[in-house]
Amino acid sequence: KTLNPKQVQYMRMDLPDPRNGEYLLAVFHLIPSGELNIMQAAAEVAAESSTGTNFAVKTETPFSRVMNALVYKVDIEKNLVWIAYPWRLFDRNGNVQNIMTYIAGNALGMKEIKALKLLDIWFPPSMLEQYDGPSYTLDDMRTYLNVHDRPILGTIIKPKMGLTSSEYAEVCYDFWVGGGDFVKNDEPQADQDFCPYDKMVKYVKMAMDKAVKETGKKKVHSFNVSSADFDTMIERCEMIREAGFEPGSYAFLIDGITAGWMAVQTLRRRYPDVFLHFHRAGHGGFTRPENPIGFSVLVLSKFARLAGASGIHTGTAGVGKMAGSPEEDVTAARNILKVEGKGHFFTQNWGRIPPQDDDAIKMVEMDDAHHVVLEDDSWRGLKKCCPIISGGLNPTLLEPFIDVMGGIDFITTMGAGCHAHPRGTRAGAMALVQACEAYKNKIDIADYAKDHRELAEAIEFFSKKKKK
Ligand code: RUB
Ligand code: MG
Repeated sequence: KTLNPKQVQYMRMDLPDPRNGEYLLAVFHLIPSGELNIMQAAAEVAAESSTGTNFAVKTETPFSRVMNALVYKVDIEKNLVWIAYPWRLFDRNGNVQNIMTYIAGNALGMKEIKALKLLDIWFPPSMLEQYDGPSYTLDDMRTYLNVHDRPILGTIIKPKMGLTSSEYAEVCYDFWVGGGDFVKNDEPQADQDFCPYDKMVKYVKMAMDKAVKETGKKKVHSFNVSSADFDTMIERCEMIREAGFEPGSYAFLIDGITAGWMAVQTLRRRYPDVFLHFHRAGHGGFTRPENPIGFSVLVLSKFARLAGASGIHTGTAGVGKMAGSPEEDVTAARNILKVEGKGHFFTQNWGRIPPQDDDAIKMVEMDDAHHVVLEDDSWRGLKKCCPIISGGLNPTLLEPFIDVMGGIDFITTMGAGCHAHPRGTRAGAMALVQACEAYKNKIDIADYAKDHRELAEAIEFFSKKKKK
């Protein structure tokens, strides 16, 4: 079957140089439904996700055709389709929402497809010029906390909801005095009648002050500012800023999928001095491998870096309770951390200016502390976005995760992993710190637990649960 004249307009198998800087590139897994073959379905996807619709329209102009997305490669055996999107299509204001509306928009609902999953994307350097990228990074948080040689150790307060403001703050305090660095609101935390937002903020401040005084260490709290509307979100941010927290000691959490990209980018632009924590509730609806329609964790994570999140959840690579694989989660985590990341199909360099020659942008893999470092200050690009690792982890799983990840540049937040400890949150935090010390000293946790009671209890408790 041949392509119809409209479909031909969205197909350029001889596109000479898709990486010439004019195009955003995308790879989809595509299975057509009904009558169409993969070439025809690919052209329909390119049309619907750029300038077109189901019929060629009489209102097209020569220039509008220049803006057509172009299918430039197809792997029929693997059902893979490469599409080049002229990036002049996109809002000039560095707008991630606008890109998603095109390339992961209407096309996902088309009748012509049985499967359509956006697996990887590539942004040309010229396009990166228009996007903010992260401002306050993990490195800034490390400087604030004075923690350089291990992951940032965090928790999510549990129960997820139902504690009063003061009960909530007490659990924060217990975690911090147990030795933890970072506490995050669980993502549904808002202004519930039994836990009013203003009181929660006020009591967290008191708890943090007390813990900092007693431990002599800095602490961080990530507040969920996701809200019904813009004004309420900003009110919450301002309330936190006015509560007397030291800069660096608070982060803003936004549930980026339910609240939307506009909320993420608003926070990035209004508060470049604050760690912006992207939680991704609902992502499974798009990202799970068994779901044929949507986009990958890698794509979501790359967009989060583009939008300027300081950190995004990237999954536990199968080590924790959520579905995920090393291939997907670790690829995503490395892509958002590094100056240059190898994706499933594309190698993304996050520099904003195209290299003049291969040596123009020097990439340094990782230094001894596993930080990504830039050899040359003149490098201009999107800063690193930090993987946040959460979901069913506990102290016994810290080292296995570091091994899978191949580095320590991440924040981990363990909910049940701390609060389910047989002697409560403080002991749970101590067990987490001890597990981390064992890792740093290259001692097996079972050995280290011989003279570290909290870790011994955690091992006993969590391994029993695992056997069940
Ligand atoms: C984890 C938790 C997180 C999700 C996020 O609690 O509350 O919101 O697990 O998952 P716990 P992801 O540590 O008790 O499981 O990071 O995969 O998006
Ligand atoms: Mg949660």
